[in-house]
Amino acid sequence: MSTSIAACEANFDGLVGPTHNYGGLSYGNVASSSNSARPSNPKQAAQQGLQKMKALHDMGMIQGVLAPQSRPDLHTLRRLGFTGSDCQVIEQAAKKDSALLASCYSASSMWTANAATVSPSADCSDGRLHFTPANLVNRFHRSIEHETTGRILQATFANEDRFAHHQALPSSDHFGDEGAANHTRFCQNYGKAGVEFFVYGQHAFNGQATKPAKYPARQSLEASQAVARLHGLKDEQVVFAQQNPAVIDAGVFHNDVIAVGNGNVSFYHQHAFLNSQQVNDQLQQAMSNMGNGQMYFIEVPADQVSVQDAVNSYLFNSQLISLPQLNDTTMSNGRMGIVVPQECRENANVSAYLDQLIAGDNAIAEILVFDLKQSMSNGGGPACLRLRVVLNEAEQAAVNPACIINNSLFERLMGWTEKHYRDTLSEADLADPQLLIESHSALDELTQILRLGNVYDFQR
Ligand code: SUG
Repeated sequence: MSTSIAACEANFDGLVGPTHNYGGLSYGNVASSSNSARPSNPKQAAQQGLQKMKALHDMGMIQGVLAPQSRPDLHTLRRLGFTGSDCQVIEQAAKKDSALLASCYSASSMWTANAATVSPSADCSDGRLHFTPANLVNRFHRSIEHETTGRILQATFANEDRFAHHQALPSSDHFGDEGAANHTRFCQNYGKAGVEFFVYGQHAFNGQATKPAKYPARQSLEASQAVARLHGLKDEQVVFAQQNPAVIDAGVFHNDVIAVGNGNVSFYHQHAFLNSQQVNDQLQQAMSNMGNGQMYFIEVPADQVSVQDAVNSYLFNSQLISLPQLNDTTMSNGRMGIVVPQECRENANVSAYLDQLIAGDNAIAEILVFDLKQSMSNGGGPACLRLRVVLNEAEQAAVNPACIINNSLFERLMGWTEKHYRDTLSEADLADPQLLIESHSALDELTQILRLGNVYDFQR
């Protein structure tokens, strides 16, 4: 049985970039399709995200920030045949293919649950914490993120003795990988080897296997298996489960729209998985294999919260966090908080369910509600905005300290958004080369604030 050392879960939220807009780019993501071409408010989006980071910091959580990507992605536009100065590239793309320009302008790297899959060092055979950036091949505008994501992760977790950084998986639908949005780590306490739960939407090499009929399954089993191998996980600590194809077709494009877990608690919708009972048995077996004791399953019944309610409210795209003020890292009797978007309070079924949940006899004791409307309108709730990274004390000391939120960094970043961000952005604005100039100067300053070095193409 493995030993346990003090560790806690940190959240690294994506800072919303200056070009946040509603491009309608994600088929199968209901919010993205239905808000297409509405004007956005990048400043408000970034500030809503920062307020959530500050609130978690104030509660005693370790809260980090991951820099956004530089958009538009001029490198990709040039690869696709647009030439001349940067401004000419944008002008031509706007004239010839505005949909392509919108894809290259997306601020979608803000949803850092899709940045990578992360395995805590206690789980990995070489004792390091492992990151595999997600290739996000299913959506073109997201498939262009992983290279810079890798650079940002390496600049944030810059210590080869502690952190292992892999390349993204091969860019093919066979290895479609959406990162931590389809991955949950269960444990008895964060510093002890735990169970890694990978949820996939389809089999890549078995054409007979069941899969969704309408919307794409973005994650393949084979991709999840490859990540588990790369991270050096043991077979007995890994569970692979298929998402229910019917919920993907109902708008559940990532598993974190229908399930969330923390510690030894799995909180999921009745229809989340193809075979829930088998999934739960496997999770319990893996927890026992690792000497982690009992799992607690909280299944939300469809007659109280329908799949539609879940998709509209993002109840499951919540952050389930161990409340740090109790200073309890064992979680055996720990209280948890559930961080939800305000849409959960606007849906009567979901709101009633939440009240019942915290009144009940289970670990979830507190509801924390946030206004994240700007991100939500593109299908990104509280859980999408953060990458969970379990850190022991030595690893905490090895993280780039300039990326950890404290009062002064929060104030500085709020001021930085005031200085550089627009408060409205529409599709037509993407043709304006001035937006590129504004974004570059914002991000150049940001790399100094976060002490990242030259992570962007325009700085190299
Ligand atoms: O990949 N939306 C993102 C939302 C990602 C949510 N992440 C998690 N569930 N973890 C996506 O579909 C919309 C962009 C646009 O339409 O402008 C977008 O990319």
